[in-house]
Order: sequence, then C-alpha cells, then structure tokens
Amino acid sequence: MTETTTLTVEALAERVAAIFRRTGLNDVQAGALARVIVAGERDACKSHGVYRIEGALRTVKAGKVKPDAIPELSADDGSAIVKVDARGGFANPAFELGVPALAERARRLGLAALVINDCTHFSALWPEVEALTEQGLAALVMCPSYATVAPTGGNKPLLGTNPFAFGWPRKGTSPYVFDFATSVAARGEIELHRRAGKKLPEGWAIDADGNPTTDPEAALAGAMLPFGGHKGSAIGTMIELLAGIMIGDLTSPEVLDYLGTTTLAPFHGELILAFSPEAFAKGRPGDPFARAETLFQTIVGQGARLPSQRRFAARAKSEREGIVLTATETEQLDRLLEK
Ligand code: NDP
Ligand code: PYC
Repeated sequence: MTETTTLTVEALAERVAAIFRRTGLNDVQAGALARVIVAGERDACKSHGVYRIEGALRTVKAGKVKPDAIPELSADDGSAIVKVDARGGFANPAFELGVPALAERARRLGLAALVINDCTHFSALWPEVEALTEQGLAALVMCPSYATVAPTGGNKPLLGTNPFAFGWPRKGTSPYVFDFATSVAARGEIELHRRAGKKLPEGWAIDADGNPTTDPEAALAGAMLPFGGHKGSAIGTMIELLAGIMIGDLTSPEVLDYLGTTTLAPFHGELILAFSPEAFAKGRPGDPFARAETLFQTIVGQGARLPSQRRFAARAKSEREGIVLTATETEQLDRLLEK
C-alpha cells in the first residue's frame, strides 16, 4: 500500500506559503498563492493543487513573474469597471485586492467588472467565483492561457485552454458553481496522465501532424481540442476577445510568443463580472433566489448532480479528516522546503 500523509488545511497552507517565501515571494504573493493551491488540494482538484507549486517556482526562476510585486488598484472613479494592475505578479493577490471594490460596485450598480492586467495566472477559477457568491452576487470569470488548443476544423495550437467559471449564490447552502477549461480537459490533466503513464481518452487531442492521439506526450507536442466541437471553439475565442483583446492584454498566441514555452505559468489578464440578482430582478414577479432553488431541485430531482457537488463533498471531508497527500507529494513539499 502507498504511504500517505494527512495534514490539516491550515498546516498545508503554512507549508506551501513557507515554500513560496523561501523562493523570494513577498507575503502578499506567497499568502494568496498558498490559499488557492491548498483550496485546490482540499477540494480534490489535483490538476490545480500542490502539483502547481513547481510550475509557479519555475516561472519565478525564469524571471517571468515578479515575486515581490504589490498589486495596485486604479484610482477610484466610481465606474462599473474596477481595474487592478498586478504589476507583473500573480493574479491571485490582485484579485484579493480588487474584490471588495468589485462587490461594492455590483451591489450599488447592479453589475460591475474587475479587470486584472499584467498577471501570471495558473489557478482554478472557482475560488474567485466563490469569493463573490459568498457576498450574495452571481459571477462570471474567464481568462486566456497559452496557445495549446486547435480551433475546431484547424490543426495547430491557437486558443488557450481558457477557463470559464460561473457562480450563483444560494441561501443556507453551497453555491451553484461550474468551472471548466474550454478545451476537452485542462492541460494539467494531460500532464497528470503523462506522469501516471496513462493513455488519454479518445477525442482529447491531436498530434503535431494533426492526427488524433491518445498519447499524452504526442498531445503535449500537438494540440488539445475544444470541448463541444465548434461551440467550445467559439467560447474559447470569445474569452480571447473579452479577457484578452478587450482588456488590452495578451491573447493566448501572444502569451506563447512572450514565454516561448508552455512549461511556465502564462502571463496575461483576467476578467471577472459580478451581478446583483436582486437588482436585475427588481420589479419583476418572483424572488430570483427562490426561483433558482426550484430549478436546482428539478435538476437534482431527475437524478442529475449539480456541478461542484463533488468538490464540496471533498472539501467537507478534508475539513473533517485532513488533506491526504501521497508519498510523492510529501517528498516534493519536503524537498522544496529544504532547497
Ligand atoms: P472538469 O471537467 O473536471 O469539471 C468541470 C465542471 O463540471 C466542474 O464544476 C465539475 O464539478 C462539473 N462536473 C463534472 N462532472 C459533472 C457531472 N457529472 N454533473 C455535473 N457537473 C459536473 O474541469 P476541467 O478539467 O475542464 O477544469 C479543471 C480546472 O482547471 C478548472 O478549475 C479550471 O479553472 C482550471 N483551469 C485553469 C486554467 C488557467 O489557465 N488558469 C486553464 C484551464 C483550466 P466538480 O468539480 O464537482 O466535479
Ligand atoms: O490546466 O490548462 C490548464 C492550465 C493552463 C494554465 C493553467 N492551467
């Protein structure tokens, strides 16, 4: 049997933050990164958990992210668009800085946007969505990545795996949240298959000659495919437009040109939209939260599950019993702490 180690959420967060501080990250960067990585591990989202630490450290060592950046909130002009300049640091502390102003504007104006520019982004988006649903707001979050996905009908990497997440607040229970790559799977999943020596499911990727492949190495050298064919391809393109071009930041092909590799975390911008359901529904019949509950109950009533239910169950278990790490993961953390 493989040996495992169990740590509390707090103990793992301390270890991860200590690793980042040892590499020269300031407290703002190290704390925000540790929170998002540990949240991934806690919720059994392995593709964005502790496995991501080394990629973040590689990006620091390559000089492609500023470990001591202090994000800056633009002067307050009361507009619906809140802007945070990550100043070359990671996206996560920039998000944490911008979210109070975003939530206040969304409540006051009905909807508001947070634009983060010049950031390195490697994390899952649901922690950001949940930061807004916790405040009674609905949210949409998206960002480009780097060119690794061929558009439907094409044969070369162009779009990113461009994650897209949505959240709806629910009273007295976990929010409705989905969060997915607009490729068939996150690139992290391909890498985890490669490490485990497993073949990919059919339909995930093409090789460098544009032929379908189930070999993770060939997929990493070729291109991934969008989810849902032309529909995912169009949504991935929309994210390049809204969260790349519209906010004056890099698109996925530009990110790859800038980095020259997919082994580092991508540098681009991010767009977060927050909505007040009460403001939108004002003057219309019915309470939007009660109506949403009817919809959710009907979905579940058919035997379907709501997205994020697996994650919330994993979270409850981790909070109750601790986070279980494999021997390899524990060795990785020990090695990085000793470096
Ligand atoms: P998954 O396909 O694993 O999950 C997508 C969503 O669908 C989740 O909300 C999941 O909930 C839900 N879901 C899965 N199965 C069902 C089901 N049977 N019924 C209802 N809902 C279901 O996600 P991906 O592999 O596409 O993405 C994983 C992560 O990678 C995301 O968090 C994303 O943000 C991140 N990512 C980040 C990128 C970046 O550049 N920063 C790029 C690409 C991806 P549950 O979790 O409960 O299973
Ligand atoms: O899993 O596709 C991915 C990814 C790319 C950048 C961060 N995560």
